[in-house]
Amino acid sequence: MNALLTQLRALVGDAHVLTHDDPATDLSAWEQDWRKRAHGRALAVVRPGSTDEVAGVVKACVAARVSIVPQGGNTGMVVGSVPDDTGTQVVLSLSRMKAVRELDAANLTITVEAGCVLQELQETAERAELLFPLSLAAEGSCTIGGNLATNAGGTQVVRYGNTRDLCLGLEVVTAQGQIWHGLGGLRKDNTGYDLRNLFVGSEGTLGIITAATLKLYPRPAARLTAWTAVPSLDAAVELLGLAHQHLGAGLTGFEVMGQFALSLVNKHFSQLRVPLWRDTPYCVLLENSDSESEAHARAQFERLLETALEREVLNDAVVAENLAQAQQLWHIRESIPLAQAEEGLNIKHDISVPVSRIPAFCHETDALLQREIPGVRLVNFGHLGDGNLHYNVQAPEGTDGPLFLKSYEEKVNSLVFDAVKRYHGSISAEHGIGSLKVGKLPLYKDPVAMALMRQIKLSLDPLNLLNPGRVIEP
Ligand code: FAD
Ligand code: 2HG
Ligand code: ZN
Repeated sequence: MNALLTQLRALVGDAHVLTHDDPATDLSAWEQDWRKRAHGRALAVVRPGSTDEVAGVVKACVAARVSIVPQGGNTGMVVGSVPDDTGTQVVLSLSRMKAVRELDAANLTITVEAGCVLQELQETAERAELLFPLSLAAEGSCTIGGNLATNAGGTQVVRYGNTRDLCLGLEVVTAQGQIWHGLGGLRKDNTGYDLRNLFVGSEGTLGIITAATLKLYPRPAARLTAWTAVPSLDAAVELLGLAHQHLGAGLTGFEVMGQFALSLVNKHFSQLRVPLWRDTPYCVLLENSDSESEAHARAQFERLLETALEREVLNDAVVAENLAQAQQLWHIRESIPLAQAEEGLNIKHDISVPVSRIPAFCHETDALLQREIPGVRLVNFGHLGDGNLHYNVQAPEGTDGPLFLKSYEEKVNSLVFDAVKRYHGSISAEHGIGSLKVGKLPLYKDPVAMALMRQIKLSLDPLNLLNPGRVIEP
């Protein structure tokens, strides 16, 4: 191993190979996942500064048969970006590779390196009076490489799609250390198999993404946000239908938040002043982006909300008066994961089912869980516009979190995922599989799809050195 470390230092510089040998270096930030579900031990954290250096690191690791865990902002939800506890894996951090290589305003594209933090990418687009629409609460620390590797979703998918839909080209270092030069701003290219879409969503198991060309959009003239109280999930789904009808492509956000999820924000971040949550089972946050004017957006919104009130699909609504108020409302929504983390360890389910079936799914599964674990608390919220719920399960009040997970995680997961299957849904809508769901995937995914995925993994990474144990067991 020492020979490998010497080689890595020669490749990327001493300062960019961090090991436990130096007692002054604390590697926990790279070894511990955001949810605190796993704490591994790395052989080294290596931070290359260019694509050629990434290729060199991969070749050296392959020669030494050492496996590699690619890492961006380490905000992933499924334990995919931290090493195992053997002390034999190299964490390959892309954090130094964050350059914006090109912004082509006429082509509405931007090419950035994988370590570029999402918020910096959004701000670069904004300075050019354009929009990069991917948006999620971790945007201050997650990287575009991680977003692509997990095919992240977030809060604007209902209009702009997920990261996959925003990607036009990739540069990738393969498991053999070759560089695939697949960047480019083409919206049409039917020259064989779609390699780009193979790497997007592969969670570091097929190749290392070093740069990407992404779509930009014109900035809307106005963005309006409304916070509404709805009497039921059925009403929320009806409101979604009305919002599609009234706002068309202007509907850029549609988030649902259950009462208990909001009570946690109220409890842990009381300064945020959550509106309308006390007397309603669910609140819905809507966003209308308008290419014409704020007045036009407001008039459209008012018509929508009046119709919804008349049909009794909403009880009350607040429309943000200005940008600051809108940001406050979004901040409340985006604080739910943090509030839930404050409450203690929990079991997350990032699921999707057809929107039309979400109410029935929740009625049935809520009742099942309550029957099996009396007092269990459901933190239900998410991207209802995409049929994606964060159907999270918190221990009954006063119960020890780790003990609850130990006793119930397996049972709760099976119960929820079996229900998802009955409703023709997916056990991972946007967070990915990582190592947390790797054992579950074969139980819920089509066996032919699993076999094809195994063949792809085997042919691209025959030595199983790229993020082993994630997504798929060969
Ligand atoms: P990491 O966590 O570092 O890595 C994630 C995975 O990608 C790992 O498997 C890793 O090996 C791989 N990877 C990272 N970089 C590369 C690369 N360059 N090449 C190949 N593989 C790579 N996700 C959503 O989809 N929607 C949300 O709304 C959302 N909200 C979140 C809110 C909070 C508060 C937090 C903490 C997380 C949230 N997430 C969300 C999850 C997470 O932020 C996203 O999945 C994000 O895309 C991960 O980016 P990252 O740079 O942190 O990747
Ligand atoms: C969100 O939508 C994220 O806020 C995190 O995807 C979801 O904490 C969660 O379960
Ligand atoms: Zn989400």
